Amino acid sequence: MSTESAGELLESNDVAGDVEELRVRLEEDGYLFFRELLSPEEILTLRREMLTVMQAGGWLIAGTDPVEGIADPAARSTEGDLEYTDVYHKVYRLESFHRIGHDPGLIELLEKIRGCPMMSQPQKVARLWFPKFTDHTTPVHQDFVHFQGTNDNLTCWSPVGDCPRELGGLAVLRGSHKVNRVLEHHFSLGAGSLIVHPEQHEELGSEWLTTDYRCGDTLIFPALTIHRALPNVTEDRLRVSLDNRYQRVSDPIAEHMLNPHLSSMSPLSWDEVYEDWGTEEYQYYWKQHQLDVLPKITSYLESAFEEASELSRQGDPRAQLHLRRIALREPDSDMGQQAARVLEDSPTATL
Ligand SMILES: O=C(O)CCC(=O)C(=O)O
Ligand SMILES: [Fe+2]
Repeated sequence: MSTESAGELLESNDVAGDVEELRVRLEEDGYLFFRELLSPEEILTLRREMLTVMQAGGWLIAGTDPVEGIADPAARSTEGDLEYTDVYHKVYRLESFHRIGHDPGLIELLEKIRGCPMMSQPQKVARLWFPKFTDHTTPVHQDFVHFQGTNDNLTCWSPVGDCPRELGGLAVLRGSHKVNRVLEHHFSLGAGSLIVHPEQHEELGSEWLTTDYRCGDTLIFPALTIHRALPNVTEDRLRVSLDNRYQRVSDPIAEHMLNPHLSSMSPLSWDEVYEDWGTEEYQYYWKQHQLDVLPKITSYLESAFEEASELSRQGDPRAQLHLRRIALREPDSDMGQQAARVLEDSPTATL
């Protein structure tokens, strides 16, 4: 899909009070989109806080206003790199970043849609995407393979600041949730390392939708809706966004969603996250519910690892980059050692 060929997301602000219509749209289109569902002022304050941490971490050009998000290309990294988690986990300690995931207006809307009490999952997520690093754009996927739990979980994606198309916002494949199953995912670079090929499923159509997002906008979609990010093709701007997930309080949760994001790559405990917080309101808040905890399904990532290994042996530079990241990041784990062995058996290639 080229950026130009994506259509425009349908705004639902005008029907926000009509729960039946919201449900019909969600059922029909597989998403709901709202302008300024979150307070633009609050998001802008959060933007400044997050980018100030990134500037201290060396990601922004020194001396520039952090709110502009002007990236230093020398610092570029992505999920899977230890340099990425070094700075990301500092951002992750901000109380305001977690608080926004509990926005009362957002929760109220989700509860109206689902007709029952809803909960923000503990694992909050931010994406901090460098410009012109487009091999690492989030590939086409369904969220279930990563976040699991139930198909009814709702992802809420919000840019932290204005996010015009060229900065690489999210695009959804309209109505794709109706496929009603988890499709086969394959190895890819980019967040999550898993890609689906909707063009192989005729019933899915090809109606990709996106928009020039503005500060406070939010896109909501269930776990089977196929979506992707657009490449950040700006000259020098970081793309900053949130993608949090919400579930019925009565639904089960996958065990890894109880942990801080990317803590399996670089250890980070909730006590560390909470160290500098001013209040306890959103600390360990999920413990008040008797959540049924499901073991993580690891088969999606395991088969992607096998695929990457095979591609690496065939000389595929992307697969080799992926394996090199794993080998560097976790030299002592089984997967890290296997990645190192596969690389030794692979013809040299550079990316
Ligand atoms: O922001 C991104 O690049 C990925 C976001 C995503 O896949 C999601 O919100 O589920
Ligand atoms: Fe996703």
